[in-house]
Amino acid sequence: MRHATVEDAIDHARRALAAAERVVVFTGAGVSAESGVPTFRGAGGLWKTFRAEDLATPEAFARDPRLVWEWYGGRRALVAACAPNAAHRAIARFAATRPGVAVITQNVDGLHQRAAHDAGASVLALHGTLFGARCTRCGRRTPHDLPVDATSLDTLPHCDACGALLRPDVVWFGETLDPHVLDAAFDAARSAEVCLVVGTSALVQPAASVATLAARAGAMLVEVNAEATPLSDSADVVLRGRAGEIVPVLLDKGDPV
Ligand code: BJW
Ligand code: ZN
Repeated sequence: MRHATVEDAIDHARRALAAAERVVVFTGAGVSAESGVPTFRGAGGLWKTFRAEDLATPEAFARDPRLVWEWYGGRRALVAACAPNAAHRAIARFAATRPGVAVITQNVDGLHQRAAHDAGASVLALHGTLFGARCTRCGRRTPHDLPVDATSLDTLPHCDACGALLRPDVVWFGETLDPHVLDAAFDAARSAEVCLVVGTSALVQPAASVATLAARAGAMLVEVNAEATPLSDSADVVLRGRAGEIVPVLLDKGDPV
């Protein structure tokens, strides 16, 4: 549906979100941009400076684990110095007060979780976490937020259980997502009445299917993004702009604008 004014579009989305019992909030790197976390694609995105295939694939890690750990260690330090923004906080408040809300993120920065921790809601993280590591041999997962010393293979983090090399607990290109997390996300998408999509280019599969599955199952699609995406044409409401400004207006209680 096209709206005569931005105010009409916001009002339509606000009412739908307030009335719905089951809502999916699906986010990408754009939701954290105003916290100072770089996105992947577009101006200033990580993939403008770094080649994804050199850093975010299992082959890259097998070839040069020091380089990959160094890069993730740097991103971890950057994100640790960032804080959730108004969008993360509004999403956390919305989810904490309503049992039918699922927050599904592609982000590995933990900012939804940090906002949700205060507000008491959980988050489905499709692509893992920057603050965890996983054993390359036995698969054991462990929280890992220490600085990484990438001077040599020996100084890289190793598994407490079996001694093998640990890797960042994120999902790289060509790897499958955790089936439990993905199933939970797809289930929530299929039963959602409204799907609010915030700050994702919606290019990476299978994550982007959260939005298309929801729409196909009849959910109203609301997109908040600075730019057009492959979802924009089929969205019921498209709001162009910054997540930190638009999301609180959509989700927080108060007089309709
Ligand atoms: C704002 C804003 C503001 C900015 N306010 N908005 C061909 C070959 C090989 C593989 C494939 C292939 N074709 C398809 C595939 C599959 C592949 C894929 O989808 N590739 C496409 C890119 C083509 N997918 C996979 O490989 C997945 N696994 C899989 O499919 O397994 C089965 C399989 C196995 C083998 C072969 C094929 C299939 C796994 C994908 C894992 C993605 N991992 C990453 C890295 C995670 C770890 C890390 O962080 O390092 O996840 S890639 C990166 O992209 C990251 C993100 O979560 C993900 C999505 O990006 P996102 O969040 O959308 O960010 P951006 O930057 O793209 O967009 C930001 C948006 O915000 C923009 O729209 C801005 O406008 C907006 N914005 N500021 C509001 N203030
Ligand atoms: Zn191990």
